[in-house]
Amino acid sequence: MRTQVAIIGGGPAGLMLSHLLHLDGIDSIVVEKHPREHVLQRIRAGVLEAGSVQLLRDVGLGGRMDAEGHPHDGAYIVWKGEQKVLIDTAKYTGKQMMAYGQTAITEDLYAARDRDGGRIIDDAQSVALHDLTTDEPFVTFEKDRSVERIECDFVAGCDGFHGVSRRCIPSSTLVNYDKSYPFGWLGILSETRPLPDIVYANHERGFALASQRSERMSRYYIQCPLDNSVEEWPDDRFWEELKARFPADMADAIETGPSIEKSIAPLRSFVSEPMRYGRLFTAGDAAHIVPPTGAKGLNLAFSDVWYLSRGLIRRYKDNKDDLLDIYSETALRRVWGAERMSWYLTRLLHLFPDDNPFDQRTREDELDYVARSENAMAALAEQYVGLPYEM
Ligand code: RFL
Ligand code: PHB
Repeated sequence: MRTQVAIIGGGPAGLMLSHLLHLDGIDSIVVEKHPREHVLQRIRAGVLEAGSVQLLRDVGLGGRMDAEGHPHDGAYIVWKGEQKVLIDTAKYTGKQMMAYGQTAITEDLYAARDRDGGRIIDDAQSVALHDLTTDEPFVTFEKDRSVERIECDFVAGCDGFHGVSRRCIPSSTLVNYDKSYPFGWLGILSETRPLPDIVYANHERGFALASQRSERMSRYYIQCPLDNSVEEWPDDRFWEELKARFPADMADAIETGPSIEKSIAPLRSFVSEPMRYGRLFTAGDAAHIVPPTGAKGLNLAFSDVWYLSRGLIRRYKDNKDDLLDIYSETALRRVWGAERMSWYLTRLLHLFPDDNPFDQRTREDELDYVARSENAMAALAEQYVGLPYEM
């Protein structure tokens, strides 16, 4: 097989890149390790920054999001079991956020690629990248017990944190920044009416989050020890612990019911620099991970591939490499902004195992300050809604 850009990974980054390139007449093939049904049933992100909402609209993928998604003026933070403040993105930035699930976005992207005749190879095993520092890189993989080969001009590594692409960059070239957190998020999906708003809760029992997927689908998370398993958290125990971490009026408003998905995700901050090696460009979770507290991961995947698509389009249309040459540094500026913000919010809202009462008291003071200070809130709102793309 031959294509212009071989894209490793059929998650949001890979599919969006394939769609963006197609809109400018550039051919790509997406190589995905898992069957499509597996990719489509993963429950992940739920909150889109204003920039991601605009990008989806600009590329003709805003229809279902605008019909089914839930626009928000921002998200609430609650603490001390009673205090409450809105991170008012509408007031401070003039922009809204959107609650619209990654599962639905992935469905929309697959539908668009199928409609436009995009080539997506799923269930591809033993994916390997070759000759990345030459002008003739290629990708191999196994499918239905035969070995296939894709020749290409460029390779986009969009294969997530556990993918192969980043590992093809020699360790002498890479600098990795890594920080793990001593807790995870236990998340459930349930067919119940969600709270009207997205609410982050700091509580002396630990962090909790109320989110949503649709009018009849709620998504909730609680901070839990890393060594917990989902079997230790039957639904009744989950609901009881969740309610204990919210102020009484919100706890009373939480509708409970059977969970239809339950999982524990570890929290991690990770950046791998640079995001380029020869003809390989990494994007999304393949290059960096944020803890979900800032709701930034999917949004970064979109900004990365938007920058990368500009570089590739420039190369094919104008025969110039200038935008490709600055891809890594440009994408990383936005990545580090989101890394810092997600780390800050994680520290501010979670209980750490080695905390003493002083730590929690200063955390509560910081929340009081953010709620009182227009300047502090303006800075938080600007980052939560997402920094603008550099044009
Ligand atoms: P993905 O989604 O991991 O997709 C990578 C794809 O590559 C495939 N793959 C391979 N393919 C070929 N060969 C290989 N060797 C391969 N290895 C892997 C995988 O099967 C997969 O299909 O990465 P991508 O596209 O960069 O997208 C990133 C986002 O998925 C991620 O950042 C977000 O889900 C993070 N995230 C959130 N982001 C937000 O912006 N807002 C949120 O509200 C939000 N909430 C969350 C989150 C992530 C969470 N978890 C479970 C980690 C909430 C949670 C709980
Ligand atoms: C979600 O709805 O899954 C969600 C919302 C906000 C976050 C993270 C996840 O910060």
